[in-house]
Amino acid sequence: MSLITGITAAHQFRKLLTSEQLEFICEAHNGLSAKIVQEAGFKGIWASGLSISAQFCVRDNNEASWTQVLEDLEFMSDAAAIPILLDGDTGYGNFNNMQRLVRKLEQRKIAAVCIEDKLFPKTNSFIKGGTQPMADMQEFCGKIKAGKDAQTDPNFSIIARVEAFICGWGLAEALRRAEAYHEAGADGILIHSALSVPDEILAFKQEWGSRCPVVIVPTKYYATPTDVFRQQGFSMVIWANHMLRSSVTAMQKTAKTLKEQEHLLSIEDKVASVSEIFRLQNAAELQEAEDRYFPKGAEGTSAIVLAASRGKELETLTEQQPKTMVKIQGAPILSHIVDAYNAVGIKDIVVVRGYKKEAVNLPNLTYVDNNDFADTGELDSLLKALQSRKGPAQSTIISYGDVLFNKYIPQSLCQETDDCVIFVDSNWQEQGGYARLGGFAECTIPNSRKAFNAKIYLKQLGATLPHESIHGVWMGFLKVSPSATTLITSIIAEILAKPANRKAAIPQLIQELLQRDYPIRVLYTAGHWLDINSLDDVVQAGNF
Ligand code: SPV
Ligand code: MG
Repeated sequence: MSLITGITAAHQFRKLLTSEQLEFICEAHNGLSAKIVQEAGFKGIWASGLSISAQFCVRDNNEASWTQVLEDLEFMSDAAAIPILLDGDTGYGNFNNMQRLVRKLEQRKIAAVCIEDKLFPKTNSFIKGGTQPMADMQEFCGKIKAGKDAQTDPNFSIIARVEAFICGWGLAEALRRAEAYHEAGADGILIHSALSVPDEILAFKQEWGSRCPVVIVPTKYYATPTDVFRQQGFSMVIWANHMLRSSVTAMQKTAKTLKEQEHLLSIEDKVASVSEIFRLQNAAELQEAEDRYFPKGAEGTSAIVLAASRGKELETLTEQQPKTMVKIQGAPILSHIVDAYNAVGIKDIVVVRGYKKEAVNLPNLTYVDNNDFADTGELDSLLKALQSRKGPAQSTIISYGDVLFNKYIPQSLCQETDDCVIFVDSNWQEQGGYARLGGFAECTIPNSRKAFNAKIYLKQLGATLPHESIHGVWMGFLKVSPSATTLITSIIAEILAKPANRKAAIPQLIQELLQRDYPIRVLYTAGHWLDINSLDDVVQAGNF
């Protein structure tokens, strides 16, 4: 079924063939040219044997096998919704091959086929036409009948192409054959001529009258005004090879210029843009499908790592560098964090530096400096990072420069579609029974068998919660969608507008979101992370 009209391609073509007015169809030879022909407004396509063989750079002598033609047609049929008339040469064999061809064409939603009364392997009509032998008329009639018997869609059309003029037999033979093919069941006659004037086809039409639709290919008599064809009552004009020929001219010109100039400058504005190619390929549809079907990955997600504070509790280890640069297993904490983000495809990482900022110098990171680190807090650093970013808001994972984690954490955060997602460790008692990052969490469901596959949301977050309400500790991760990124940027600015909030931390932001009834999705885990808060932790992290 065609998406355009709701009727089959074969039916669309039949309506064109039998319409009262002169109709035009245009050659195409692959999916791209088929789409271009359709976009130009044509109501049908001529799948030209000359053009299809030429785009493979083989001769129009059945050098391309019929299945190779079929394969090409499949791309054309997929790319365009308008009906396709295949130039089926001589039917690629006898009546039996013709039957199989019709079945295979119908399977590919090809609307119609035209066969010519010459011998396999055929030769193009414009190459020594006068010397070409014609098919036995009765045998050709059998082929038409066999094709008509093979079709399952009653609207599939078979056009019989009469080559009597091409082969030098004249009007009487042309009419005799046309009559026989019409009798055999052909839905239309294509009368071909290699003259530069339309005399032969006009003479034919004069005698033939309107016994059945007549199709012409004015490649050689191109100077004839189209109104002549209209007035004489022809049904259909085929512009038979002009997509191929125009592309050849364009390609030759481009190749020559490039070879001579060794430069793209004089080419760029004269060729289709890459985005035009993407449009023709319908890249947008794939993009949409990916959004629908692909699990959300880390693509398009960036990370902000808050690493401005010293980490005084690590004593001499942080005299010359901030905590994030303290080495664990031979590499700075920050480098482990970057590795975990990178491992899930997050490359865009902003690190907020403050204390001993020059010591934070790992490559491939974007640095934002909070020079007021001593007098400000996490939200101040976070706002600086958020405001440093250009372009549209992105999904963002916010985490701390002293929290080590397994790549499972950012991976899981990225997979969730909620606007705001945090991680809660339900194994909080093992964590020492207190929330070092400043947040005990109460959620809609505790981490239990019931929580499996359930969507769990945060109810409250606080440094002190009644023991029975505590479902875990907030682990220091916050993922925000592009819209939530915009929202939190403005909320943080509001919070920081109050001088008393200069040192505000992320839990305060989360509490503010809860107060606004903004849903905060919770992912539970047990372990997979470690915050470094003491020399002991440094030692323990050696085994993380
Ligand atoms: C074709 O386009 O392949 C045709 C028309 O058969 S012509 O080349 O004019 O014979
Ligand atoms: Mg042909």
